[in-house]
Amino acid sequence: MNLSPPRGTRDFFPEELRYRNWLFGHFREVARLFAFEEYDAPVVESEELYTRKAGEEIVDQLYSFQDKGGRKLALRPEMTPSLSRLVLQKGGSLALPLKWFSIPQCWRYERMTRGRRREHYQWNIDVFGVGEVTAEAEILSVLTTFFSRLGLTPDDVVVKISSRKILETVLAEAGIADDRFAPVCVLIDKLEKMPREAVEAGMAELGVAADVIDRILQIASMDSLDAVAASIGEDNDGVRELGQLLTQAESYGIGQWLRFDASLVRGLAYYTGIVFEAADTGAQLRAICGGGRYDRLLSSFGGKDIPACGFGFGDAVITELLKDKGLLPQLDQQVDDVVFPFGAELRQPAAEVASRLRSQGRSVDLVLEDKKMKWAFRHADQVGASRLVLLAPEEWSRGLVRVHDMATSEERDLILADL
Ligand code: 4JH
Repeated sequence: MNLSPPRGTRDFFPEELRYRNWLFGHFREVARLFAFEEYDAPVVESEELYTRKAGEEIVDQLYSFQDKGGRKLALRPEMTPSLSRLVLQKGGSLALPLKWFSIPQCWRYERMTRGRRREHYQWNIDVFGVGEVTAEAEILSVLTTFFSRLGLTPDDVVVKISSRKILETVLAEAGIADDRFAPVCVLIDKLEKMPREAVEAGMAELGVAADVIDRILQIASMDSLDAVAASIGEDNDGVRELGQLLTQAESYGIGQWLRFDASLVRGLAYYTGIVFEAADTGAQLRAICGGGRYDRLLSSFGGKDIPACGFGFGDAVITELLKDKGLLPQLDQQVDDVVFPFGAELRQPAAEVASRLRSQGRSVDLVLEDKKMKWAFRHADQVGASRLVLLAPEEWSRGLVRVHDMATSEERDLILADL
């Protein structure tokens, strides 16, 4: 039998899970600071939750299959559709606005797998029910608070922001139908990974003329919000909202993390307004996270729209970055006491001592086999124990245990009550 996990998936040995739990602990703690509540949903969903037709990579790579009942299912590639399903399920009974977070494992299936991962964990932060950019300001503050906690600064990470309403205006002025908006955004997002000719061919297929493509690329190359405003007009929702967002970001004290980037669109079909992503300032890695506003997703599922925005933050790129910056902590196993019976006749008393310590909340590793003293010391060192508690015949007969402090090597004989 092949003992490797399936292609593109990972096992988490204790040492790796220790790191994952550390990262998730920061996700959860930052979410708590901002009063977001945790939710979850099944990793398997109906395929129809994801079959959008805008040419997104995430849909091309859907990990889909039929179950034994012939139902078309998929492993979730992202959390936003599940979250939307949950919100729709409750109809009008949910108190809005809601601020929810999750840390789902998400899946993709590529036929061409150049050693790429097929699963990751993605911290999701979402706000439903707020149509104003106060929601974006809040979730960007969640994001930068997280970076700061890990020791990252604006020298390490930049959060690029833009708005799809700029592109929407350009398309509307060119007389291009609304239903082309999402597929055009998805194509523009591919400019970095695909030759320009291929993007132009795709645009032509969508009925977008060459001069409109030129105009889009011209605006995408602008280096300031003022330049974009001058080009498409100050009286534009996208320009106005970006201005408001940058102003509010100053109140949060997070302005130094943000940079307007006219070329940013993001690759998900459902974004409708502000979009953002975080990148390493060295531009060595893929995006650390991405997000934006999606005010019309619920109606695409047949429901009544609720304004919403959020971000997804994968576990892979941040881990690479923290490694590069030397910000990954050394995480060792942590045990309070190793309890060691010296001789078979002290096993039952040792179990009693261990239970007593555990009932005080201490983490206790009871030695379960006959071992030599030397082994016990080495073991206590290996598991990171603070104390080695020794039960020896002579001391035990006087009601004493020998406590060895692993840090100082200091030894004392204590009665159980003082342990
Ligand atoms: C994605 C989606 C599911 C799994 C992986 C990556 Br790995 C795209 N962000």
